[in-house]
Amino acid sequence: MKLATQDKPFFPESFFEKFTLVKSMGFDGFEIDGRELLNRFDEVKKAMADADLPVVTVCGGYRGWIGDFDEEKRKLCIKDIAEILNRLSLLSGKGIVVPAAWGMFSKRLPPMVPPRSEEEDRKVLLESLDRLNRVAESTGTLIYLEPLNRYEDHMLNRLGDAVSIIREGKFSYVKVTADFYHMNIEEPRIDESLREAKDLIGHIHLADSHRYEPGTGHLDFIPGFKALTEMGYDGYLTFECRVIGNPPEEAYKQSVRYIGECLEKAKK
Ligand code: LER
Ligand code: MN
Repeated sequence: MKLATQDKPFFPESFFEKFTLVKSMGFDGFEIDGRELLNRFDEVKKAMADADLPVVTVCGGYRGWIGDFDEEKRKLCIKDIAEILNRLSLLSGKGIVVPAAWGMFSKRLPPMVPPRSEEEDRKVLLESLDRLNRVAESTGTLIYLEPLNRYEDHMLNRLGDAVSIIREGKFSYVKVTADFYHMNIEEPRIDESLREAKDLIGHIHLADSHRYEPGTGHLDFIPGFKALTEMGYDGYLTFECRVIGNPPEEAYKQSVRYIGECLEKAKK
């Protein structure tokens, strides 16, 4: 398993300096914002080569959601993701992390009742994923469908929700992103849920129980890492977290060491 990180406010602004620092911290790859990839493509491409660090995945940076209530925004979303995947493929990137929606609606917060039925939600998601599955196939990339916790999305909350929709649509180019922060809220047992979804696990997001850097909260990563090791997961574990430790650069390095130790313990 390899480590990657998303961008951080304490990283330098230039992509060459960013990637150089990320590499020196022990990361093997970078997860980029889609807008940054499009707007600064030439700089990103050169920085990748000069710093010898790959951009492996994209998260965010497009308009709307694949499960957007607003049809115009949903279409924009598919268009933007297609453009991002076209560019990502030129860098030999792997794929894009895509939730059904983020922050659009929660059934656990007022007004509690969404404007669309569950059947309609599913139909819309199947339609969007069908289109993106084709884009992913033609660009040699993947869609990493991501369940979010109940307060951030009302459509896909558990790994099994994502697996079920991928199976129904027979989408060969759609896999699952398993995010430890969301799993800590939604899955009864993270290791068991990972094992059940094992054929479709394509990407991992890492954060501790409180969404800060791993090692500063109360999540036990080892059972989940054991499951990933046993199933032969050889993709990236990508840090997606805020940083609570100080100074942040030292805290982040400490967190990389902590995850390394957890991975070692998971092998035993
Ligand atoms: C948001 O909480 C999240 O986990 C992101 O990966 C959204 O795609
Ligand atoms: Mn995530």
